[in-house]
Amino acid sequence: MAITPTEKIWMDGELVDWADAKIHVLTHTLHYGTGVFEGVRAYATASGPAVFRLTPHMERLHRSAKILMIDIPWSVEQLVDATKDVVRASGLSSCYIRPIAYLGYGEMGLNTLPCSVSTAIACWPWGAYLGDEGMATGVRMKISSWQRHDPNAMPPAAKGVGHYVNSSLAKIEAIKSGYDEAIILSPQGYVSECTGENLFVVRGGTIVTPPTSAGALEGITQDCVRIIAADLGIPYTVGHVLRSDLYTADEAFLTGTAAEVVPVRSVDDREIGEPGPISKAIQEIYGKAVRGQLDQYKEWNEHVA
Ligand code: PPE
Repeated sequence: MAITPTEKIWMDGELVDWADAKIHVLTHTLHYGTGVFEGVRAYATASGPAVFRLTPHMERLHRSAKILMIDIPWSVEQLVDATKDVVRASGLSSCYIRPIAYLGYGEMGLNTLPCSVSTAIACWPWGAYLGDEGMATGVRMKISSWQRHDPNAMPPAAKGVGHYVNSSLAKIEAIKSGYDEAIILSPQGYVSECTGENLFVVRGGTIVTPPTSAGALEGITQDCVRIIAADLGIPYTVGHVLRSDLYTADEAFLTGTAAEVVPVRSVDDREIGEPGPISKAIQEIYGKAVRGQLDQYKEWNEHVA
């Protein structure tokens, strides 16, 4: 999905012009994937742009960095303020936001401990990640031949830059095979998640989502689903999901900041069907919550102004 340039990018404490936000070709992270990032969205609300659950995203960035022993020289509060500055400078009412902490120029080799840490935050307009049609009628999924990394090889709890080679392999395989998105299994054969989204199945009226021990990221949208489901009185559990559970699900949907809430229409050509009532209810409530239209979730809208 193409990027449309905006005004400014925050780099190490300064707002620099979009075209000047450059780094050296010998930047450590470019060579070894040694960095951590986030994906955040800002939405138009009645009281101006608001970044959705910005603080939890920056807290997760810090947790990812801790796992990789990257010492981000900015606090969560400073990164929250910097993000609001970038969004304000863009003049956009809604956008996608990409914070990244990376190891800079000056050191090479696999000992990352002496490396300098740089931090940047950019934003740009981004539409429906899996397409407007996918949002409305559901996406076609394929179980990937690629496995999620073992937690002792690449900890899935860290949103590490290099980790996403695994997701890209699965994504291009799914696209080349004529599907919208991939589902990735853990090395033990349990359903993990999608390339950039958490996955949920609805069976017998209960929402089930795989645990972190199956390689799922602790999603912030996933956490919204947990809270919305509780408020709707829908049972919600974290537990192992088998590929056959997907084939026979009453409903399935996926969630992520970029993707939002997207119904699943089929898995490996086994039809799940039109978006079901639980998927539709969660999608609708999430869509209103991000736009500040629901009083009970207003603390999720972190206003820019
Ligand atoms: N799993 C993975 C692997 C993942 O990358 C994401 C977010 C999620 C689950 C959902 O997490 P959350 O956004 O907190 O609900 N993926 C981000 C990057 C996507 C991309 O393609 O780049 C995102 O959605 O912004």
